Amino acid sequence: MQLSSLGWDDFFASHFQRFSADGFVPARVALEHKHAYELLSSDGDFTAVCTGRLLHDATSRADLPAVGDWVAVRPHPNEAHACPEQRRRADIHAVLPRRTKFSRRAAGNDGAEQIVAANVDTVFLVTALDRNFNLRRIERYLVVAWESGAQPVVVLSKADLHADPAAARREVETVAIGAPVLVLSAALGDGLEALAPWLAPGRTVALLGSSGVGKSTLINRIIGAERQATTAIRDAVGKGRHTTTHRELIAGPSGVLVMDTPGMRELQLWDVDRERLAATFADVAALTARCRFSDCTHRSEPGCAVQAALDDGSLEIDRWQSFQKLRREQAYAARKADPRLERQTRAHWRKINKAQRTHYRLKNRE
Ligand SMILES: Nc1nc2c(ncn2[C@@H]2O[C@H](COP(=O)(O)OP(=O)(O)OP(=O)(O)O)[C@@H](O)[C@H]2O)c(=O)[nH]1
Ligand SMILES: [Mg+2]
Ligand SMILES: [Zn+2]
Repeated sequence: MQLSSLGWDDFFASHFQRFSADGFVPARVALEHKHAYELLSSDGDFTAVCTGRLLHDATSRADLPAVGDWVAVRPHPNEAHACPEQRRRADIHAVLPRRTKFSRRAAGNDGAEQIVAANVDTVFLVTALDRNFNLRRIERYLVVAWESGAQPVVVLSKADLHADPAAARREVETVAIGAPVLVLSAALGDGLEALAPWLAPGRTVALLGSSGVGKSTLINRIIGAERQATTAIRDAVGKGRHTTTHRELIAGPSGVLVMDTPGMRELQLWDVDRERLAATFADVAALTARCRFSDCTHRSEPGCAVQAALDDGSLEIDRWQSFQKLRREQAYAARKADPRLERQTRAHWRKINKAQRTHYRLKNRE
């Protein structure tokens, strides 16, 4: 297989230069086991482990290989008696810089960054048009997707289960600013042709979304084979809710690389910057910019454009609340990453509380 059909390009080639002289080979992480990785390369597949040095030098989990990463490996010398179907082995010496990374805070309370997927060009944010359909979840996925650097595409799946998919699509378009919204049914094969622009050779597409929305079913459609297991949700009861249990990068016949992922239960924001959040909520950001006071808290100030828009119905209360919630979460993550900011925030709130106390004292005198 050609390197370019695995997503290799000048960006990775330039970072690999210092390794090529030493006889390292570039390979891409397709699958992560507990202590080993399966890799794709122009030289065939490998099963590989990190060298002790790479493990030792890593300051966090985010420094170790993740699915989608390009790595510099040294293949083991061919074992003379290895049976032919046995995968060749290799050692991973380095992880090349990521062009995009999809990360989240790990479950549990250490809050460490976890790389969900690396070097993804396009993220299909899959939501089923069934009773779990939820605009707020889509907003949330979009913020994280923009943050990753990949282009988000909202995919509304199971169109066959919805009475009016076109209306659902229009509704989603009001919150998916800057992201195309596609409607399809993987079961019936309807609407799949609209995916074509993102399935070009050497492009990497990751499918993300809750369990049971049809990610693996869609991947099987895209690669034209029943490769990924799929289960109706009711059949999965007792076996655990997730059918797909690990992330995996799969090379499709068109030369596209698709990444299947387990349904996400927890999708907390990691280090999303304010601008990125503002981009996802460009309509809300435009409103807050029009408030009379630049430090408007949008609660009861005169000349507040947000309150005005809520009053006349041009801004949905749900969208406003969703924005505020994500803002709080973003601010929390940012503070956690930066103690200086934490102190500033405390000082800021002290000021606000003091101002409020003064405000109420004056009011009580009236
Ligand atoms: N009606 C309908 N059912 C679908 C469609 N696509 C998938 N399904 C069904 O939805 C169920 C779940 O599909 P999966 O592809 O396993 O879902 P998944 O997103 O991969 O789920 P996890 O692997 O658990 O994250 C299966 O029973 C599929 O047959 C569709 O377009 N229409
Ligand atoms: Mg699946
Ligand atoms: Zn305001």
